Amino acid sequence: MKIERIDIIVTCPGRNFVTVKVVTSDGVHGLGDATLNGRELAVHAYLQEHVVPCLIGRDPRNIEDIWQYLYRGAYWRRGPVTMTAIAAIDMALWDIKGKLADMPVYQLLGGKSRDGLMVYGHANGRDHAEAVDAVLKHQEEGYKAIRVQSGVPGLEKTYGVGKTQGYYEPAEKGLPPEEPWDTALYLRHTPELFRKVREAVGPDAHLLHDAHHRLTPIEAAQLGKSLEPYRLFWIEDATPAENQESFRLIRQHTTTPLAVGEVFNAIWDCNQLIREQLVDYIRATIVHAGGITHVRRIADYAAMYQVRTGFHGATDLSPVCMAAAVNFGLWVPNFGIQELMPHSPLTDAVFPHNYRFEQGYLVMDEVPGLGVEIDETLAAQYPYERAYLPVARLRDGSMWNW
Ligand code: EZ4
Ligand code: CO
Repeated sequence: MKIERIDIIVTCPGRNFVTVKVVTSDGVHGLGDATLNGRELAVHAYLQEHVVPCLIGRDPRNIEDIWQYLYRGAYWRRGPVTMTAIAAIDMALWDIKGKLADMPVYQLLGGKSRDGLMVYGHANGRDHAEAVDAVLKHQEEGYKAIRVQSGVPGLEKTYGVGKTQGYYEPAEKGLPPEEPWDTALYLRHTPELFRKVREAVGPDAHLLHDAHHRLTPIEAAQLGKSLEPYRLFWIEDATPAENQESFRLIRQHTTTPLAVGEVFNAIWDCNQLIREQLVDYIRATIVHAGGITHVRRIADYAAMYQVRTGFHGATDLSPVCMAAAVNFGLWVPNFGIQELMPHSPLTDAVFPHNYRFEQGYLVMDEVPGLGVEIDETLAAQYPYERAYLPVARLRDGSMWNW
């Protein structure tokens, strides 16, 4: 059996997605997500020019060898563009293997460890009252775990707060929008937000919050400490993690659990964080961290230190990645939680999929492969449109982490 053709499909049903379709000489095909928000065409070019020509004619069943060939064989290792391209091919090959075996990918990984993946939804509001309402609405919809983000008085825009309720899409058409940031205001208002939310939802709901890389380590420590009375499930991306050691300082000061890694692309990005037990949940996800083959290594390594998974699942991770995440999460023994930002109905129509939300969990049936397809005719009606994530500046104009 040979890889006969690899198509790279770019579509924008409201937001951009890049999808790889690997077609074999047996007529079986597999899909992989290759979407890197705001840098989509870099991955497209990497695949088109540097990956696809090397794979034609290879045996698609040799997933591990192809992974090593693309990783070691590039000489230039790691990086988000490379690892997203590798991830897309890897996902497609697992999809093919599942279809060949007539089994879901979770069966190939070792079978089900659970019935469904507990997910957390996104409740947000322009102010605390709106955020509390959104949390209660999520509870009614069956969510057991809810991320809460709110506008900060005095800031025109805040990360995590969308234009419309129920759907948050940070990327905007055109060039990167600029948003102001003020750490002092944020640190002052956030404990108050969670006091109100915890009071409204009662003791059972799991509450999460994303600091989105805005804080220094000591500021993150202050936030963690101030939120302890409200018993958060986690604080996400408390501080940037290029310097993995910086999490030690946060850890020394707070028992609020920590999650990090949505921008990681290799096991090396989390090596010290896991080994020194500086975080509780690792968010490195299938599309941006080398596919199922590599994320499985991260999860196994994390399991040795009682670190659990908490994969990124924002709207820029396509239903193809979500299908892979559901398969992975059904198997992985040290599963923690899965992020879920539902896609728009149009995106769901472009990518028909088997997984679904049921009473706070993501579940899927015993279908072959990843359980996701692409409607190429519909996809073709929505060509790529340039879009970027925003950038952040402090009040004095200095660039900050968005
Ligand atoms: O900003 O996916 O936890 N979710 C997030 C997302 C990210 C986007 C970036 O592409 O932090 O909202
Ligand atoms: Co995040």
